[in-house]
Amino acid sequence: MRTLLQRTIIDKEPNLYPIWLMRQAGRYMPEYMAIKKASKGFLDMALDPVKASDITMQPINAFDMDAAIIFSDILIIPYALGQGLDYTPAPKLDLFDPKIFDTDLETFFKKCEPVYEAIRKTRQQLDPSKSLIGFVGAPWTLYRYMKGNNDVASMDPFTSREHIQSLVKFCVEHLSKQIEAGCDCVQVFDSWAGDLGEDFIIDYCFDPTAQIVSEIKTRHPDVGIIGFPRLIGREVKNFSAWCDPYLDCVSLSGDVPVKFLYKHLGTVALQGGIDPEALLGYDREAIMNATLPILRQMQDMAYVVNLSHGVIKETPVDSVAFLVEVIKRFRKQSRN
Ligand code: 1CP
Repeated sequence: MRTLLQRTIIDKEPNLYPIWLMRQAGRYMPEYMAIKKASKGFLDMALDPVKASDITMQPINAFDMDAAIIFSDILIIPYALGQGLDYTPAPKLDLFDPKIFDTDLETFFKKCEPVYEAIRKTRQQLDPSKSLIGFVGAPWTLYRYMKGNNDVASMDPFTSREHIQSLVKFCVEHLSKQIEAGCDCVQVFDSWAGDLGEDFIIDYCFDPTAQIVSEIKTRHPDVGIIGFPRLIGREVKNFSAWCDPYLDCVSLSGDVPVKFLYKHLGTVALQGGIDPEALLGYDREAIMNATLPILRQMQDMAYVVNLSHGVIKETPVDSVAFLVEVIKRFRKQSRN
């Protein structure tokens, strides 16, 4: 059985409007803070399959989202490669050593095993009509954190391309294991793609992402794949062309008018674009104003409701509940 999210992004069925939010599990939820308070830091939660699975289910139980995203982090890949990681609370990685790319897959999988176990546990609890989303950080975003350097122009181009290529391999393997454990959709987060100027965007964003997406689609044709090249403006057209026909959906960061998307992104489903700041301060009118025009513009397209970036930690729980209510009412009317 296909979920609403799969029907929208793989089958391109319009007007279903499934909803989930990036960072839907997190610090704005009192249930999350309760588990956090009883834990010894972020890794103690993310690498405990019971806690990670319970946190993943919190926004499903509280808001009846259409998809759960596994509670983990993009930095689990460098961690599993042996780069020391601490959250204090912002993530802090130890000094980068390129030897970590020689890590064998067995060692890598062993360190990621709690994530796969959390996915299996979540799939058992989650209604089969709902998607379970797995994810990785895209190679450039991971590399930026691993090197502690956001300036691609200052990096040796041959060495950094080699490292990006190693990350492609580990991203593919980590996504595949998440799928085998029970994820039916995956998202590739390139949160810092906007730092890459036009000289670098092909080599560091489009090409590595396209390699990941084509390999995953070939191995797992029934899994939906979402790309999130954040803040790259109209380059989103070239991104989706590079990943065609393997990528199912592009997640939007609100920096490109919907009119342009209509014209140029015909073959992929679209996701997101709602301003997360509209959820601050619990203002029902602001939430509707930030949402309804996008829903109307996306009418008759395959569109997944989401934000242009993660839920902000000061967001009132009532705002998220109201957003879901607006979507569900809109969806009912648009089907009549
Ligand atoms: O309690 C806390 O303080 C922990 C905060 C936190 C959370 C809730 C971190 C540390 N990671 C996460 C979970 C997380 N991270 C998820 C879980 C699923 C969900 O969405 O509900 C996901 C998908 C991520 C992905 C992630 N981590 C990204 C990509 C998405 C994005 O926000 O752009 C990035 C860049 C990270 C790195 C990271 N991890 C944590 C923080 C605070 C950050 C951002 C650091 C920075 O701003 O550079």
